[in-house]
Amino acid sequence: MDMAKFLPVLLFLFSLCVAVQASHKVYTEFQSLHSEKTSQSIETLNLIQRTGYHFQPPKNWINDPNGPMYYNGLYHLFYQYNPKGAVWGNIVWAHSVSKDLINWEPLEPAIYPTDHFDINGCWSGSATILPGNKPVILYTGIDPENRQVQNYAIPKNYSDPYLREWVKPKDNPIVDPDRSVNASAFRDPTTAWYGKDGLWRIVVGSKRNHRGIAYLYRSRDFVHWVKAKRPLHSKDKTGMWECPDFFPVPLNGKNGVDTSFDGPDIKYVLKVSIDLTRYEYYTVGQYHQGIDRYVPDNTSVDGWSGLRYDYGNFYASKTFFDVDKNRRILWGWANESDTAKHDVAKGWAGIQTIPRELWLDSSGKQLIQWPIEELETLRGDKIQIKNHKLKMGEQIEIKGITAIQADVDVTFLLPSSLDSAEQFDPRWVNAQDVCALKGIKVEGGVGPFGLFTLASENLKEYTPVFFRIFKAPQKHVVLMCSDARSSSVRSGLYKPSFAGFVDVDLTDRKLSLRSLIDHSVVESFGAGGKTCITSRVYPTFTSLNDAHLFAFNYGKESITIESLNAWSMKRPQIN
Ligand code: DQQ
Repeated sequence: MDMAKFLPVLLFLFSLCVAVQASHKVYTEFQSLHSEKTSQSIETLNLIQRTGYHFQPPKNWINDPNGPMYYNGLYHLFYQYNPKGAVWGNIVWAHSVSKDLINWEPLEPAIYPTDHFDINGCWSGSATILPGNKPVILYTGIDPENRQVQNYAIPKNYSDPYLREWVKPKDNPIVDPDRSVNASAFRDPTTAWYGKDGLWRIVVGSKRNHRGIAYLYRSRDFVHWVKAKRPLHSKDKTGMWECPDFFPVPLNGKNGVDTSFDGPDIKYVLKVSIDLTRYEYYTVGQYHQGIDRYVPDNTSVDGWSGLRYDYGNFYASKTFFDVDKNRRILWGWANESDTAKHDVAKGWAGIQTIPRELWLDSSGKQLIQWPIEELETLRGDKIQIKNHKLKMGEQIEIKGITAIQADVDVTFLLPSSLDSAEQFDPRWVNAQDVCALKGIKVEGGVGPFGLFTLASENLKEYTPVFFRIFKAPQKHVVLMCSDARSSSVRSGLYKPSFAGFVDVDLTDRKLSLRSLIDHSVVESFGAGGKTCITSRVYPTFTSLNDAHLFAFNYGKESITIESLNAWSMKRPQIN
């Protein structure tokens, strides 16, 4: 489909959708909602739906991860937070610290409205560690005229290991929207990188008409910033670019490099959070330092049909370089798919996904994401299945673990011939539409096979995460779905059939799936992290033991579980 041609229609449809899709809701004003009566008691809702090992504060609304960094032995996570309620509003930078990215200690909010340059809000931004090991935060402030300006904040006391207090110098704002910039669409400064010419650079997200823009600014002293004549990158018909992220990735291996790294054998990644769809798109490309322009490779589609970090409920993400373990780590926000009224009744909304290590695939064409290794410290009781053949229509229960709070990693072995795979229709450009069309119920050749997560015993409620394999003229097409349509008998929830295609070589006949299941979230990683999908789901269980986990195969061909490892997950100390 030619997206450009249909853009006006899409924009209109989308404007209708934001009103009804809980996961993609955009609040421009503070929402003062009263809680409603719910069919389940608040205690039950919290017991069943509040996550066990994902990052959440004890109560209230959270959204974007902000300024993640590693400093003197501690990881810092700041995040958008409403101290007064479970809906978006009154936004401050809440702050937590951790030694292992899994157990978190809460601190007082680090940045909150105090001055003319941020009196109407302290929105998203990033941290940069300046020479001499001096962290600085850049963030968007909303000024009295509701203009978006960029500010900086520095630690009050560098010797406080927790960096509890942050000072906002009086020379803020340090970047004002000039007359060519849309002052109500100018936000979310990136981590800065340093050029050979002795200048720091940042990018700020914006739009002009329907063109998404990553404006580039340069500075010698981090305080005086000058806008470059040309943006780092822009793309027509993509709308507002929120939370841009721009960083180098080595061509080989899993290690990350510092954002200012300057050396051979690297590519760059530009990620933008597209406000119109509330998904995150990225390209892999070249950064031409001399002219300060980023050019996506011709193997990387730039725009709506490009690659996404995650094909589900994942937005406003940010990476940072972990100098301690030489890796780049990705944090993302998973909004609720519940109604705002239920959020208010529960008293909380929003989680951060499990931090993911991210690196360039050996093809150089896409990223790989994988949950950080520290997560494995939470693994408890374990179940293992080896070489189990799943015949057509078969499902087996994975018993012996807490299915409501689990980590499951399975490798499926495909039949030796894929001849009976269904025919792929070249008009199917949108994976989510194919998932909605086929689901698990339409009989397939090879697939659907996968997991039924957060399932009730009788499968009245379940979230299937699965693959279907199709035949196309040159290759096989692998579809991965995380389908929330049967996740809950409750109405009024956002229950999308999230899906993405998986660019994977099937010559070894193996296809792996890992799902992190945690009460109301299922984060899934297909083919070792090539395609990721996060779903928020709300089964109406009344006790923790109501949750079950199954592996299934509803395709004509038998599929073998080559190995399946599943663990109960323990609850870390979170805030
Ligand atoms: N959330 C922040 C903005 C950002 C948006 C406000 C993305 O800075 O553009 O809470 O979710």
